[in-house]
Amino acid sequence: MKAWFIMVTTLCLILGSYTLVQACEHEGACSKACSIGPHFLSPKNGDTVSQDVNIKMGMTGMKVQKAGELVKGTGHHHLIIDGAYVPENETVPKDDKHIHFGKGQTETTIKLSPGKHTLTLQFADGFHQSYGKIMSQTIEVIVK
Ligand SMILES: [Cu+2]
Repeated sequence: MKAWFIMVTTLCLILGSYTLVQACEHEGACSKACSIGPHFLSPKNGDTVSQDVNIKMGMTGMKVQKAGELVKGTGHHHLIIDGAYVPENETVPKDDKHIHFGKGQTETTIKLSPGKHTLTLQFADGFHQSYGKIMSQTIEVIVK
């Protein structure tokens, strides 16, 4: 009877710690992958880069699609150079500081002057209407 009790207790402990490890691992993966929104795959925040900056854009939680049609849960990337995110439902301007990737592109190369710059990724719907701050990410880069 005592042996049985020890065995069950041991089994519980093993199972318990295994579940805990699993949960932690999942949480670790989640804090990276489950943060909804667009994100810079490169460069990373604080990176020092050359004047020709190759930008790779990632997206979690929505599908990247070309512009022109309003489809729920989809949109395209916008890159804002030295500017802020665009408030929700406002149309993303189209100028040399607001670049649209209406073909569904996820990579580009831009030219920046030496110094500190901010880069903002803004996700917006098929009509270029912003999904707001929650669907944006801003990083800072130093151009040498
Ligand atoms: Cu657009």
